[in-house]
Amino acid sequence: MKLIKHTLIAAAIVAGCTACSADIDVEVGEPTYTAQDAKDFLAEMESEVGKLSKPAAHAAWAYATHINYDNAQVSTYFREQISALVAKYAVEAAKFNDVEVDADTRRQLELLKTSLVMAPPADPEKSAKLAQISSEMSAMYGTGKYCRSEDDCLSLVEMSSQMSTSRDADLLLEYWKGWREVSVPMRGLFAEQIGLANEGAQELGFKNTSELWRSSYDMPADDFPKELDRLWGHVKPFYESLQCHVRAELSEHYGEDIVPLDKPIPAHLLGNMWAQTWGNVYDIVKPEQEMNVPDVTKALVEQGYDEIKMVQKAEDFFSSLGFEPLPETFWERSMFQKPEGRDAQCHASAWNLDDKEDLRIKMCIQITGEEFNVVHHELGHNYYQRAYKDQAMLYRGSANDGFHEAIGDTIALSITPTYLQQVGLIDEIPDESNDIGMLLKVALDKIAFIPFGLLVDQWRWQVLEGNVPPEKYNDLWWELREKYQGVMAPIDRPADAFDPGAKYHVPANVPYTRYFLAHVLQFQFHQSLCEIAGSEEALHRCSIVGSKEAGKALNDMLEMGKSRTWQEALEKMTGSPDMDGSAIAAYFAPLKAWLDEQNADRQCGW
Ligand code: X8Z
Ligand code: ZN
Repeated sequence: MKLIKHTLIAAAIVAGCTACSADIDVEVGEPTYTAQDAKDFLAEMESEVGKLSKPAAHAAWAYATHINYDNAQVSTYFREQISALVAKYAVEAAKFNDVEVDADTRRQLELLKTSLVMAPPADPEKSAKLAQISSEMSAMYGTGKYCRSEDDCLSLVEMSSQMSTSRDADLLLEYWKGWREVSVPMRGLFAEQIGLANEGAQELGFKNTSELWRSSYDMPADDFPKELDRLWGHVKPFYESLQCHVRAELSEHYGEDIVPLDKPIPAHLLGNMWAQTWGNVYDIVKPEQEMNVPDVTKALVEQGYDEIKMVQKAEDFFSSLGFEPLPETFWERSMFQKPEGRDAQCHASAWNLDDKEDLRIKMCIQITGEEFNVVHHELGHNYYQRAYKDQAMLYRGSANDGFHEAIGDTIALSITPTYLQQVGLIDEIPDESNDIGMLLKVALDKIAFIPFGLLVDQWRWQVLEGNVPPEKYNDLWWELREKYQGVMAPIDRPADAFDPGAKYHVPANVPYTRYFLAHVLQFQFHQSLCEIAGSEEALHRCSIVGSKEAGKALNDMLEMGKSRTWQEALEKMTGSPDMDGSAIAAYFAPLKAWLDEQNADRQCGW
């Protein structure tokens, strides 16, 4: 840092002289900075934040796997400390705004500014409050239960499990409604949190937290929603055909009084607590013609799979691509099952606690095909984390957050009949005459999810902008659910309801657009990796298992972390810097034609 001399032009008004001036050199205390200062600043930040990140990670792990008062205190303490420290550096980074630095330093300085999800204000009281609200809401979700009577309480895992197979509309409605009682007390906290986080965002130079969130995509924040609209436009016609078919079949099953043909689908009937994936109602909406679609749940149960064996099989898949096995500590320290006798956050997640080798997953694994996919999803996070571990701290992340969510899902797209036969989960590979059934099953999970993946943050961005009063939060939520998904609340919602809070990522403050992006990206990744693996099968029958070439291409992208723009990372693997829906169209082409036939005499839309 140097002090520079400012040459001031001082006009001396001297009697008889109206236009004379004098140059005076003054030392003003305004520092300027050099490119080296910026590098030193980043190095200091990395070292100081690095000292806190390990204990903070262990405290967060302890709390997530054992929700109690003491773990809440410790994890909240570290959460606050580390957020405040990062925010301090992020605010300070602005001093290099006009300094000429190399592209790498500039990228890190910019990434630092967007690295916090909820930015704490500099005021220590407010910062502490923000951290406290966040851990309180997480605990409400993680310990939430619906009690049918005083001694008959059900957890989310238990209700979700029953909702995946039950066809009893009354029971489904009871659980749907019951789980949403958990989020009622979150609304005030959520509103308070927005005020605090927006103060923090403004101190960082953003208009609000919405703008902060939208600034992480290597493009101007206001262009990002347009990019999402463009992508949604690629998928929307296909989604609308799927919605139309599913509504018609559900109406046939439950009756028109429960599922009217001119309205959105009631949200409790789709086999999932949030109506975000619909694969569990396959048996209601499947083609009339008998189709052999592998029942992975049945196969896992029949073959005596337990949680560990499911994870080992997923690890084997990554090993077949050339990835190193998971470390011994992964098996010792992960949480694979809901612990007995204590509350834990069952929502699946993947961790790297030391940014080196301490990889873990935290899940309450159910023995189902659906959860087998989630296990692959989580390991995708772990292999990504390990691949970028040697990058600078600010580059230890995925190209954009959608990439992180897409990797394990991409691998799970390779769980085809051929693969299932290879690992002994099925005996015979169904021939092509069964493809519509298989494609429909996949579409019910993947295509049905896409508008849900989009709308959660359409809601949150508006709310984070601070212009929606808390009493309107829920109405806006259902407006968007109807608009994008064609799904509606099955009953009138009470005035104090806060239904978005019944979805993990809202109380946990996890941005959700990442899953929308991931559902587009995973098909692009799958298509490219299949090509690299030299597959000659149709996309939906291609499995990249065993392809070291595909594994290398994937790893080359993972290792980059966040060091380059996502456009560069995407181009490296797929040859194109653009996200688009063409791979989805190619994957599902035969199903789209079939759906259009089914819908020929139906009145679609809502
Ligand atoms: O939250 C998850 C993962 C952990 S990152 C299990 N997912 C979203 C959800 O459950 O809502 C995966 C797909 C969407
Ligand atoms: Zn994930």
